[in-house]
Amino acid sequence: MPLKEIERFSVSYLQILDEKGNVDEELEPKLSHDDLIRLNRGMFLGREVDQRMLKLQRQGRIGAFGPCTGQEAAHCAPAFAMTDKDWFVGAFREVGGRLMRGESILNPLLFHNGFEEGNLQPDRKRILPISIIVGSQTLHAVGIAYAMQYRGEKDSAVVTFFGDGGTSQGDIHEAMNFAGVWKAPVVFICQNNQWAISLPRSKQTSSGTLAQKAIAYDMPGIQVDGNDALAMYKATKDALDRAHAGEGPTFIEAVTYRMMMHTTADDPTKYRTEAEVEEWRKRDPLSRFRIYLEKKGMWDDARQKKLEEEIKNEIDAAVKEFEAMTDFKPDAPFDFVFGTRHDEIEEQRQAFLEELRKEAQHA
Ligand SMILES: Cc1ncc(C[n+]2csc(CCOP(=O)(O)OP(=O)(O)O)c2C)c(N)n1
Ligand SMILES: [Mg+2]
Repeated sequence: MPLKEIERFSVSYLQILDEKGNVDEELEPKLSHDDLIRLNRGMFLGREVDQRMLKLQRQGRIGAFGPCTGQEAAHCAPAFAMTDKDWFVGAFREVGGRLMRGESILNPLLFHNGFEEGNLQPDRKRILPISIIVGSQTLHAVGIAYAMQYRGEKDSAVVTFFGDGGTSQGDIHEAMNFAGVWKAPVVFICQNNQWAISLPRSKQTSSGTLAQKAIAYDMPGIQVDGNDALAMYKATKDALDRAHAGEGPTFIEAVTYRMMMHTTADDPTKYRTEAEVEEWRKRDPLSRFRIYLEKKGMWDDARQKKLEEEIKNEIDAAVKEFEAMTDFKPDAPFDFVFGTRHDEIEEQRQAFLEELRKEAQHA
């Protein structure tokens, strides 16, 4: 018997706004003036909060964190495409997207100083806390989506984020497998920032694209210029429309770059060249979006200056509020392990508080 071809696949690449700010008018999403300004503001706020946090960390005023600079389009544009009924289930490198969804600037400041209070989310905003355990959040995302399906909740989906490194983690494959089987309303967004700490994308997997990981789970997979906010918006909006219509999950590979260190405890000069970083600097998501707005007559130096001042004041106020806070609950993490009280957790809480008391006595 001759071999018969029974499957064939292809992966598409989407770019709408190129590095120089040229736009493909046929693919350009129809966003209003206010929408475009809001998206620009969201990305700029993410960048500025990131840069301020770096300074605060270097001054010893907050703990370690993973900077998002360079990846703003990959997570802010999806956050912007979501509705209030969708869930944002992130990893640890989406500060701009979280702020766009309504988190306060206090959240990252508190979280990265070790306070559980930084995980508390505004009412009904449908955001899950930061997840440091690589890939684990995707299981929660599919669980939420499955629960929504089970309850017959309409027009809601879950958008979950993870990195290129995450695609080697079993959790993500288990999550995608069940999302495919259940046709769960999930949008998987892989921020392929080329590095998993010091491990380059080339050593992560021999797959030609990360988007093709979707094929095995029977969901569409698309590779997108992750530094192009318009393409990220369109890809996410299309995926959300599918999910809302009951057509199941989608996988988006956002090709982007981590412009700074993995976390503030890392030194990337040990494993990558400045020339590589320089190449990606030319593809900065913020500068190309600014050119796009300028060409439309929506942006200029005066508006930029005004935005910079506004955001500086906003961040200053948050830092001031954060640094004036003293009333923290050290055992707060124990409150959230289960939805209800649990004897074993209470025992652990008492042991932890006892240790703190002992430490305080010896101090
Ligand atoms: C299960 C697990 N293994 C290892 C780690 C340590 N770790 C933290 S981030 C990271 C690399 C993640 O790379 P990637 O998924 O590409 O995300 P990025 O940091 O580039 O955003 C590793 C190995 C972890 N947090 N969780
Ligand atoms: Mg990575």
